[in-house]
Amino acid sequence: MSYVDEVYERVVRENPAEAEFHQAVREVLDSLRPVIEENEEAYRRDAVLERLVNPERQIKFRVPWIDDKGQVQVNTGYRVQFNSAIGPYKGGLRLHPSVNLGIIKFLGFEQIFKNSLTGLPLGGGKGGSDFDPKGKSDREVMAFCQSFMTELYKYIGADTDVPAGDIGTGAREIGYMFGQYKRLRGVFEGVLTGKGLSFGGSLARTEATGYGLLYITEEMLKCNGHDMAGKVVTVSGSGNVATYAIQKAQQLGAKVVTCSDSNGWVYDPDGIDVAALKEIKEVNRQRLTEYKKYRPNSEYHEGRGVWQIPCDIALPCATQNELFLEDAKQLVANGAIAVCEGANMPTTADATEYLLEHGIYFLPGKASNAGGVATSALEMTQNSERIAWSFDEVDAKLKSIMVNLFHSIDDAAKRWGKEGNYMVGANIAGFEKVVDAMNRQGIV
Ligand code: NDP
Ligand code: 2IT
Repeated sequence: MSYVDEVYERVVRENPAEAEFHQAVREVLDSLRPVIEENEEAYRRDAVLERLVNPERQIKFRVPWIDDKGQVQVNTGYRVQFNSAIGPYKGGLRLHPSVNLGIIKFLGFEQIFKNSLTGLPLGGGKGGSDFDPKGKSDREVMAFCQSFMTELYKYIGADTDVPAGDIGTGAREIGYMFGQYKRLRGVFEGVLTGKGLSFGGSLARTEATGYGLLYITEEMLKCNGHDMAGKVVTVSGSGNVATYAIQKAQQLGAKVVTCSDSNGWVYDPDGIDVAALKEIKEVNRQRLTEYKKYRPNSEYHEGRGVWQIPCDIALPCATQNELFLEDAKQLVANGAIAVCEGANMPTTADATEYLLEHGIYFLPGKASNAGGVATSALEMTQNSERIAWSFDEVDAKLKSIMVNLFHSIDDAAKRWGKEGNYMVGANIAGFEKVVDAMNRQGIV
């Protein structure tokens, strides 16, 4: 059996019931096959892949907190410190009831390659909890965040592990966690990114993932003879990534006609009103059912359905495995030309295969949503230097990182005879830097 297959089988055997982790590992290992096969004996002797798929450390802890009725609630917290070959662990904290170890491991594994692709010195990690911030009072969210950090603070630090936001973790949660870290450690340091602007946050971090997604999409289109202007775009999600993806797509002259949340979706033929979206989601923390009040011409539908709407470019920006094979078929039938992932692994494996087989330009999340973590690294730099760059400075750096990232995955795909397959290109280019650092640092 080939080394790649052996390692994949071992991952499944040793980590049963972690379907998303298996899926992420399978995709990466399949992409790496030609690289590994060229030097299989050396990779096998050094157990490179076994070390890559086993986190350096995983931490699981109890998070007790008291709700507004005086009832004690208990959640589970996680931090998976996956790989520190090229820098301190870096990656977000997800707060969602679906969180379990397998989800955090899939996200942490993806983060290794994503962070490598940014060209910045960032290792890979991820954390979170099955706590659901939805419907909780501010005091309850604070109580949870303080309890979560009371355990997590032992394992993180500005030079060791720097968490950030993800699903359910936004500026409010990062603020509460930062306050508790500072209180426990007595140190004001850049231990988290996505901080408020008044205490070390970076301008443009809020916009970065969505803007970065559009910068790389634009570059990819340009290199293939297309343009964003005039394109019809469908977006899923209505959170941080979706909102700023919609905003930047509109600034580049595209028309974005959909967005969604976990209950339903909106079709707005005149183009999504970002100001309304921000007021509903960021300010009032309401559901998308409210959108029609702002835009009477729009439609709201329960359930899922965004990918049925004809478009040129689809940007899945909600969560993993939200774009299925049947959706991929619909997109192809409707004449779409590109699918660029804002979320982490939103396209199922069979849907991805279908899109690639049908000549759709496909940008995988680990490349196309890397603008968020890249800008987190810019926040770390500003914190270390005790300076603050202007919005335009950060935005320009973000754009140049995303353009360079596109060319590095495009080049890797070409070097390995897979021109135009940006998924393979991203996995190989991300791997190359990490494996070089691992090899030079000895068996650790
Ligand atoms: P938010 O919490 O701000 O928004 C998430 C959005 O996705 C909401 O609209 C939410 O709907 C929807 N959603 C979440 N879970 C589900 C689900 N299980 N089914 C259907 N819809 C769902 O998160 P972000 O925008 O930050 O994150 C979105 C994606 O982007 C995630 O995959 C995340 O890992 C990824 N990402 C985020 C980065 C960042 O900087 N924030 C950076 C790189 C990637 P509802 O409100 O109803 O729950
Ligand atoms: O998935 C991701 O890249 C993030 N949630 C952002 C991580 C970060 O450290 O900014």
